[in-house]
Amino acid sequence: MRYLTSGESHGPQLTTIIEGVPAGLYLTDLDINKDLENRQKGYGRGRRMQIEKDSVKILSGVRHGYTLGSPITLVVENNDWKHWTNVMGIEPIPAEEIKDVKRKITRPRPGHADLNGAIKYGHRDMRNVLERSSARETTVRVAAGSIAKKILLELGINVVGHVVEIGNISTTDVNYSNINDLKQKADESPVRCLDKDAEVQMMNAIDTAKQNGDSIGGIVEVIVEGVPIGLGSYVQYDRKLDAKIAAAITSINAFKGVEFGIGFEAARLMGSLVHDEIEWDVLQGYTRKTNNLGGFEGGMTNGMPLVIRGAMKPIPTLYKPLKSVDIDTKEAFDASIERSDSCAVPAASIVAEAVVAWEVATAIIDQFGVDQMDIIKENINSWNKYTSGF
Ligand code: EPS
Repeated sequence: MRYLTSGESHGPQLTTIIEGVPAGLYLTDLDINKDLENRQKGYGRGRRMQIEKDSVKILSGVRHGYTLGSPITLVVENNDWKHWTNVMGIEPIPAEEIKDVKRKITRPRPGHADLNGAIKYGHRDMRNVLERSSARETTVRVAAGSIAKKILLELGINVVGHVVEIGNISTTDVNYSNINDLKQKADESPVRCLDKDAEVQMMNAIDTAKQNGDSIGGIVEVIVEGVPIGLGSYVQYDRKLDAKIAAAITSINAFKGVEFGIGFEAARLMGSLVHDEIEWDVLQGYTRKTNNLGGFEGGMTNGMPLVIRGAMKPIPTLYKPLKSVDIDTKEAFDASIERSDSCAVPAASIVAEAVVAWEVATAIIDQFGVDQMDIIKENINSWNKYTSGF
């Protein structure tokens, strides 16, 4: 499976065309809209999220509720577009009017794509960079991820993203009985955090950041349960599934790090304390006593839940501006202030969930792949019987 996205943050719409989704998957806009709604929520979001009410239009590839195997086109319209038709208009304008286009940006924000993107593409108005590098693009990545999650759910595989840290505040008490409970509790929390004490402190930290005109980052965790053994491969570097997931996580706007299981902590411990001992029983087949490696050994899944963490830096658009240089005058200035979110970590946990689901679903279709959901289901069932009796 593959997909591309297109669309500017304040343009008419965001679009994705998804290729390779098997035929026979039940799919409606309701499945996708729930995820879009969750991505818009989260304590710390700015005014833009009050303007948008993201909902998807499915424009191809689905007939009478079932996927056809043909490319699926998804569109999410930007409500804000109506305020930006002059600034972001698609039609040509006379050269002498270009200098009068409003909201031109010549002062790059430190930490954003503005300056590098402007140099790379030769844009004197950095709005041309900002519009596409904006995290608004994650809307349709979440939509594509919803389809991946639908495929996985049909195969008994669940994916959930939640927040484990905002600023310096970490969760200490993450209680849940099963993955559905985890999902429900994350959905109910304004910061998608399962620790109620930490939740309050995180919201306070977001308030403080906002009052100071600042922004705040955090760490999200994605858990995937029900994964068959042997997705990905050790035989070639570009077939390692953990590597693909690491790339997917760091492709999310503002993400700077990724860990599997105990992650960087493994570098500080002796091998005997890190590696997960192997067990077998007739009901479950092969399992591990612990899951320090987060479900991956040798670039392949080992049947344990996947545990993936991603670190998001604070959003670089600040009301409290940092020093920068105007690219027209070369004078030092305070970087331009754009409307922004003070914290988008809860929303980013939904994006992380989506991109991980995409990689896992793609690996499944690569391995068990045919073009029909029913046959994929049969293939996985017989694979799971084979692996547990091996
Ligand atoms: C973003 C800036 C803000 C965010 C936006 C990402 O938008 P605006 O410039 O319109 O105020 O709200 O996020 C979204 C629109 C979204 O859907 O997540 C940025 O600069 O990246």
